[in-house]
Amino acid sequence: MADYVKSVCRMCHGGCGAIVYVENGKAVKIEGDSSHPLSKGYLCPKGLASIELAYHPDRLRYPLKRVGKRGEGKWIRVSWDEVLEDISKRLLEIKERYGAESVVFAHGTNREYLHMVIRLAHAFGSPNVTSPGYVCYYPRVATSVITCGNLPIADYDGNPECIMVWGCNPLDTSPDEYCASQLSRALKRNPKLMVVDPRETRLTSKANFWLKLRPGTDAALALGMLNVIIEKELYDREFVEKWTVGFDKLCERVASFEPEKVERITWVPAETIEKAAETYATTKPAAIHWGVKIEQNVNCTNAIRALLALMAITGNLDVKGGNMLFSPPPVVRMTDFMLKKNLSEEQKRKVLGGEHKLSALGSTIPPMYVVKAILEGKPYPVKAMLAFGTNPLLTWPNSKLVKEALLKLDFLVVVDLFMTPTAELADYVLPAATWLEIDDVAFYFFRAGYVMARRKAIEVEECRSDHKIVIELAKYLGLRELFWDNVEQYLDYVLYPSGMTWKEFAEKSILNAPFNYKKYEKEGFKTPSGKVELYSSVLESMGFDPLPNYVEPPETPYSRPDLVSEYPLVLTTGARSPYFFHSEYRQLKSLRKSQPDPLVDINPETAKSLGIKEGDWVWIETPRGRVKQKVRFNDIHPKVISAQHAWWFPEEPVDPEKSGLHGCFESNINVVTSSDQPYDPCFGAAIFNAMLCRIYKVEGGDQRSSKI
Ligand SMILES: Nc1nc2c(c(=O)[nH]1)N[C@H]1C(S)=C(S)[C@@H](COP(=O)(O)OP(=O)(O)OC[C@H]3O[C@@H](n4cnc5c(=O)[nH]c(N)nc54)[C@H](O)[C@@H]3O)O[C@H]1N2
Ligand SMILES: Nc1nc2c(c(=O)[nH]1)N[C@H]1C(S)=C(S)[C@@H](COP(=O)(O)OP(=O)(O)OC[C@H]3O[C@@H](n4cnc5c(=O)[nH]c(N)nc54)[C@H](O)[C@@H]3O)O[C@H]1N2
Ligand code: SF4
Ligand SMILES: [Mo]
Repeated sequence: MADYVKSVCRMCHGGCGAIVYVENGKAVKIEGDSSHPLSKGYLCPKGLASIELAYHPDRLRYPLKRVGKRGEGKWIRVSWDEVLEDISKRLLEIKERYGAESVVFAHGTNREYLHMVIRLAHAFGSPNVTSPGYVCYYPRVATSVITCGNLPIADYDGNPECIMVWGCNPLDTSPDEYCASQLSRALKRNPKLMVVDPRETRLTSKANFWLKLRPGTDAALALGMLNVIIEKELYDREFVEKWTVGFDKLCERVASFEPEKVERITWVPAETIEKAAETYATTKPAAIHWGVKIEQNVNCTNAIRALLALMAITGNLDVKGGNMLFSPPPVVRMTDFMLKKNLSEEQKRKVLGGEHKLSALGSTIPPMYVVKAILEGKPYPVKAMLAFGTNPLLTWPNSKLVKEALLKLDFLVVVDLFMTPTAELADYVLPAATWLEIDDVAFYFFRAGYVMARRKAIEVEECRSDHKIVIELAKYLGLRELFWDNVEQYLDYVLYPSGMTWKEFAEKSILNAPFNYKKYEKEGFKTPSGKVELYSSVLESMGFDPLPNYVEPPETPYSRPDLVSEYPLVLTTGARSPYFFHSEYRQLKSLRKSQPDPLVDINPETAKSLGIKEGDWVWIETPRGRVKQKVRFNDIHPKVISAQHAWWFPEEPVDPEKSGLHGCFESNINVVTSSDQPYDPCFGAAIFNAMLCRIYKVEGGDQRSSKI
């Protein structure tokens, strides 16, 4: 008879409760856990494919050492002891010769072991950890912390009467600390719904207001809404007087963002801006659910700050049904794992891209600086990289330059589930465990007040959890005293503030913080002034603009009118497919069947004017190059197209003759994004959603069809 294990899915950032049925040591079935407080039984198609992932024939099952040239695809199996010894020897040699800073540690998106990777880097003596944190989520967290003390989260259980979904597509992405089913449940109560998105999604047809903005102009739109709310005196006067600083200065700043001007910038009609702003300000309580698209350009900090100001001046912060500031559950925080104290002042100062002070503060540096240091030796050479669960050839901007950089490294180690295009360039590839194979404290809902137990259900050959890999590597590097003997000891440490051991927590499976509204009335906001800092003292002290603003990104119809005749369309990238997680799962038949090819969303009228039909393969070309994707019709703004990101084709071979790496440059949109300055000043965000492009049909033999 099948046994079962109650666990927490991590096929995306994770968090949905899952019951895994196990028979003779094998996982046989997975279903949603209806007792989970947030997902309540929901599992998406990716979650349902977890078992297929764990047992996929292409999975890495033991450590591999490269024997041919980089990218030739020749590997031999080695033992864990041999591999860890070799890696530590090479790293210590490089440290001795070029300094610890010449070794960069990389991790992928919001992995639950990322704090271990940061700890390892700091223990080793390197200040350089790179991750998607420069364009994803961390800017929202850090900017919120300095503005109002914590990250505001839509309080769906508090029944918002108005929900404004902004640059986010939660039903397909369950992003950050949300599960899709929370929004679905909230919508059943029929609140007013506003969607700020250039593209049609499953939400836009349900929306009272759909603001189809020009990508990259979110900050201007939010400033325009602030302008309307302030001009019409629709803000919460009492809250503003008692609990904010800098309102006068904010008023001065937004005064010039009148709806007519904002219409010219954003392409959203002035009247719609006014009506949407009025509705948001007068329907109480109102919650904003923001997404990653507000972060992926030079206005990253501006957009976040302007949206925080909207929540604050309308009195929607930390109130029932508004944007809550949840208390943390009683566990050691991820940030407490950083070992910055282990770094000398001199080492800290060497951090790459340190001018983006807020990223540097959070120990995440923009990868463009890593690429530059490898290729140009500036400000010093980077010689080695350890990459845990990230696929830079697909996910960093300017993929071809990333490849050049990775090829130039003296030493590259990749820890992954599969032989990805990035892994193909490594010296060693280590097999990581999937979520079904590990015990862990799942941090996904931390900022919503919860941690959950992820419990090991199965084992797959020699695969190891990243936690274990870090702990064991630390021993070889002579850093044992800064780590733990084993993963269970580490888990006990994480949990010690709760008074529970891992074993006890695994039984209980969930831990949550006390829950109170309007905590500021007793304790103030956790900022330097104790109030919401509309004018930020922290940004001012760092030399940044203390007020939100809008700057025109460098490659738009307005900043580069000279390009418009050749590149007439605006390109945004990376809107998520419900079936994949960035570059992941293209191997899984059940998911790939649902979406075999990379898709670019185009307005049918635009397509018609270019002689393009739905299903055609088109070249998407920017001044930097071109890639091909398949056309899907969408009621997207006619001047905008939206291309998916991170596409490669595991079924395609490694072909050293043609420098082919599983087709990773055919449809990968980061071939055409830019890694050049300007970036967002505070975080170093690169631009993924505001470029100019043209599209045209792929002719003849250049069409591709999926072989999976
Ligand atoms: N299925 C799946 N789920 C995922 C992921 C995945 O790869 N696949 N990735 C995870 C990660 S790391 C992240 S960061 C989140 C991201 O998830 P979300 O925050 O939901 O972001 P996206 O899906 O990138 O984009 C959301 C919407 O923004 C629109 N958009 C595009 N450009 C702009 C713009 O400039 N402004 C505005 N306002 N809207 C714009 C797109 O059309 C899209 O509908 O999802 C997480 N969850
Ligand atoms: N053009 C464009 N580029 C983008 C974006 C965009 O919208 N547009 N979005 C950006 C954003 S928001 C993000 S977050 C990044 C994501 O960037 P990455 O984090 O680099 O994305 P993934 O493709 O998810 O890479 C994760 C890798 O880890 C492996 N993996 C999965 N689970 C584990 C595990 O438990 N352990 C280990 N060791 N490996 C594992 C997977 O097989 C995969 O190869 O991409 C960014 N890049
Ligand atoms: S939304 Fe994410 S956590 Fe939930 S089932 Fe899907 S992949 Fe798993
Ligand atoms: Mo992300």
